Amino acid sequence: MSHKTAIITGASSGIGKSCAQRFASEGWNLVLVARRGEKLAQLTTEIETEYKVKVDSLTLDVRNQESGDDLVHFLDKQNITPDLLLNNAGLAVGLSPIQQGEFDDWERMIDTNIKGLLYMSRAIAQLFIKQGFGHIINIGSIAGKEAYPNGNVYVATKFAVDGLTKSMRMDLNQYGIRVSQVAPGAVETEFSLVRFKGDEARAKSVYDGFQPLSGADIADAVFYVANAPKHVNINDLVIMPTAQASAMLIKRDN
Ligand code: NDP
Ligand code: 8X3
Repeated sequence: MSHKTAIITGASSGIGKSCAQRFASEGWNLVLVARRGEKLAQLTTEIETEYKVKVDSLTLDVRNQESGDDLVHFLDKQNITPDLLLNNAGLAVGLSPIQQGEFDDWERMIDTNIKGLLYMSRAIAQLFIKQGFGHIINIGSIAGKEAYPNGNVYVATKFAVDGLTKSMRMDLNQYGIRVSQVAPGAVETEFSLVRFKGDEARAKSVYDGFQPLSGADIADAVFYVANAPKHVNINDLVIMPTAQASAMLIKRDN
């Protein structure tokens, strides 16, 4: 059986971790990327034991401009030919009106969600062009389709992902490289804990009274996008919990 290989950024938690498990369960080899090396090491052992695929991991901060080249160098050294880059690493930090925004929160979101995605995409797109094949899937958000109050900078970063996905698809069209986006609504992960800076009660309350999506729900969709026949590109998938009709409209039981 010939194994395909997926690079997954933000694989230490949430959607990225679920994607790693899902792709491995279908026989894909993996290159896992995140900052928390101990979490990647644990996940690597779990996946290799359970699914008998090859898992490499690289502790890396996508905000560093050189991280794209570091990743390519790592792939070259390990003799890995990747089929897919899943640009998933991302975060929201804070939820406040524009006039009260924290500069540091803004920098973290812009540097991770936009610049990090750019650094990874530039380096891997060059490799895909050289190889003659490849697929980039970006994790956007409902926040990249609709603005909501206090979302300002996070919303802007996800609108940027939406625009970049479209534009990158045009840039890479002549090389036969597919570019897709998966844009989820509310998914219960570490996302809200990060957004609310460790406030567990506030993070939990985001999902009160309705069934949010799980990382596994998004992994299903990402796997579907990645496995479409070669002549098929799924440009964009927006996925919401049934209880969520728009960024702000959620039917809660309580
Ligand atoms: P999690 O917080 O559970 O996971 C985020 C992942 O991103 C972690 O693995 C984290 O790893 C990684 N990450 C963050 N910053 C960096 C960095 N600088 N360099 C490398 N890795 C980084 O949240 P989710 O799984 O929910 O988020 C994944 C993606 O999904 C994000 O892009 C998010 O915007 C998007 N999304 C989430 C939704 C939700 O409701 N949860 C809805 C729509 C989109 P580490 O800390 O180890 O570096
Ligand atoms: C995460 C979903 O609605 O909190 O992208 O922005 S939302």
